[in-house]
Amino acid sequence: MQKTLFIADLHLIDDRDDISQLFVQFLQHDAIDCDALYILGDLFEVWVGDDNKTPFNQHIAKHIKVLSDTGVPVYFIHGNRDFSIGKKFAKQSGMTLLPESQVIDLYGTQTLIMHGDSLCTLDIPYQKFRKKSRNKWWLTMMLCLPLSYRKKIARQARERSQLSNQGKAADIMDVTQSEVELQMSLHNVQLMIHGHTHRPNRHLFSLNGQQAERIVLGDWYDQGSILQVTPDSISLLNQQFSTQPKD
Ligand SMILES: [Mn+2]
Repeated sequence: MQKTLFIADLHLIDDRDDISQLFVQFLQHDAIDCDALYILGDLFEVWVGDDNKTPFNQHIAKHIKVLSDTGVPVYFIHGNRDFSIGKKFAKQSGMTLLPESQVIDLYGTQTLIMHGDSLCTLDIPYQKFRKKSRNKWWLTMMLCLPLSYRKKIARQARERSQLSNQGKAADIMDVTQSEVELQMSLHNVQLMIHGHTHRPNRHLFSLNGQQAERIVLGDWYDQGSILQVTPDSISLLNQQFSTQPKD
């Protein structure tokens, strides 16, 4: 069957074996015969640099590489958690790094894909951080810091983000519809696919007098979430973990 798969927000981390096991199973079974796999950001819960070669990161890279070596193209767009994934890790895992937004031809439909964090324009403090962290020089400078120091900064940033997200109004954490429409119009598409908000859904609306759709991928905290597109169907699928999550 001709199919293209999209996933995002797996938030892989070494103390969640259930998520990484399901991901490996997905790579070995579901993705093995697809036309392309797109990973739209936040594959990892945290990324401090390609030089942080933990056994866990190497394990994940190896399994993505096995898929890509069979001839399945694997594309990656950075998320807000793993924006520092670089060329080394991409090469090691056989992934092609894409820019932060990209128009692809999805069986004849021009489709805009991205992580989705740039669409949450009402989250001003985050957008300020995003602007800074996506600057090439800032990132280069950060990656020059000792690995142990980067790990410490990442740990502190995660704690801060967990605290501040608790206090944010729900609509500030979601995308801004006017920004969605602006980006779709600028890229001349009627279909957009993104992750980030952890609100899997298909939103239909009118754009420039035509029907448009925005598909949101789900996160993998409680189950696997996969978007499967074939030449004549679109399905958001869930997969259950085979092992129980650890407390
Ligand atoms: Mn995200």
